[in-house]
Amino acid sequence: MHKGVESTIKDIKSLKIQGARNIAKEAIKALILSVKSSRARNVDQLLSEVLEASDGLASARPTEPMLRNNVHDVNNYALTDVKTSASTIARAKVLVIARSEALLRKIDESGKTLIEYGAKLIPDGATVMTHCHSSTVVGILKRAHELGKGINIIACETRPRYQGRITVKELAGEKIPVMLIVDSAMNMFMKKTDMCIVGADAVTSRGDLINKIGTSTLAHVARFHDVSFYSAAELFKYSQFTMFGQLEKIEERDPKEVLEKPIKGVTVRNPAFDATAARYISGYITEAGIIPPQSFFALATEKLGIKVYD
Ligand code: RUB
Repeated sequence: MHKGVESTIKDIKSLKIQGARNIAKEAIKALILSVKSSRARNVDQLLSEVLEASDGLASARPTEPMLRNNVHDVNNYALTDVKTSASTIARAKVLVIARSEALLRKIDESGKTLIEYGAKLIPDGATVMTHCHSSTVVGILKRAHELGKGINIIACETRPRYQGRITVKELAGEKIPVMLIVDSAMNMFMKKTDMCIVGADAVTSRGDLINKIGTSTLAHVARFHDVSFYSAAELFKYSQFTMFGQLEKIEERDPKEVLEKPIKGVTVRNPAFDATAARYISGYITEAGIIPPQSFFALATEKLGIKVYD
């Protein structure tokens, strides 16, 4: 496998690259580089390299449909359109690279639109609670601040990998008032919160949200206090498996992230994500607007070009 692809896979697995959007974008960039520097001698060889790279990248983290949807798009395009229309290796490279770059542009454009909708949604002077590190949520909060909304942020630290620290650093860097709390303080501080906004790793066919472990706890606590709970989720995050009755797999990470030195007789579980039922979600902030969880399926299948039936 191409060295750059191998190292991107490694960085995704180790969380050096984290967050669904960053993972998807870095994977596409790795694909582009691998095609650019490929020494394949014919079109078939190039396409089998693309297949190998996209399969490796797509499975770097199991709970990442945005990653899967994008690299599979490139791969499907390569194995259909490119295979039938490109007679030279140079032409095949141009086509695969163009498709990949178009996806990167789409991701950026839909991210920008989503951020505008999300920023508008936040009331003036609101205190917003968030969890983990979502580049999309940080984008929304920065934009709301830019619009002069006078927001305050409460961020949960997000054990065991403390992605909340990345969130607070980025927000403090923009001079946005932000407070870091331990995850178990979320109930206590919900009393001072006006709305919650979290990111999304996957959204299922019935509109349930899969995001960083602790997200469902946050949603339940928000419901208890009557605080609205939104997820910023591009339609690319739709999990196609769930349409056919398959569950989105929840990644289980190394127990050492929780307990460095094992204690005899103690089992450690370390799921990276959990599922929040659609009924706890006030709405999804998407590039198509703020939508109820029940509409995610229809819009996502349309955007991804999935034919629900013939
Ligand atoms: C990150 C996480 C984020 C989503 C969305 O988990 O749960 O909320 O990935 O991020 P991890 P984004 O740190 O394990 O990758 O909005 O940037 O796509």
